[in-house]
Amino acid sequence: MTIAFKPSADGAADSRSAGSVSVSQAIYKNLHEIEAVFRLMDTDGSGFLSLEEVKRACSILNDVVLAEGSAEPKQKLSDEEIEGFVKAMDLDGDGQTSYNEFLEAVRNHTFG
Ligand SMILES: [Ca+2]
Repeated sequence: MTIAFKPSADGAADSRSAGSVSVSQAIYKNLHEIEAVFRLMDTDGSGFLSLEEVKRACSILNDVVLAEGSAEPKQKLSDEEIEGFVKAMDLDGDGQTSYNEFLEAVRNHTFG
């Protein structure tokens, strides 16, 4: 699936759809944050997330969550869970997660 963002010429589309934010609008609003997260995770700057990069990011997230004491230890992701997560994101099966695949995973996770 491809998502096309059409800039509205006069902002009329925004007021028409007030109260019912579409998925693409919600993603567009958060696109900078999503892209920032992807870049943070892509530590070698290759433009793709390797399994190791996702593991490292999850490990940092685990440490932060556990340090805040807001999570049970059982919520810590295992390597197997992370590998399953990466495989689920890897839509074209090349073993890495592209930004588009990451965006799609965020879309599916956030909006069901
Ligand atoms: Ca990378």
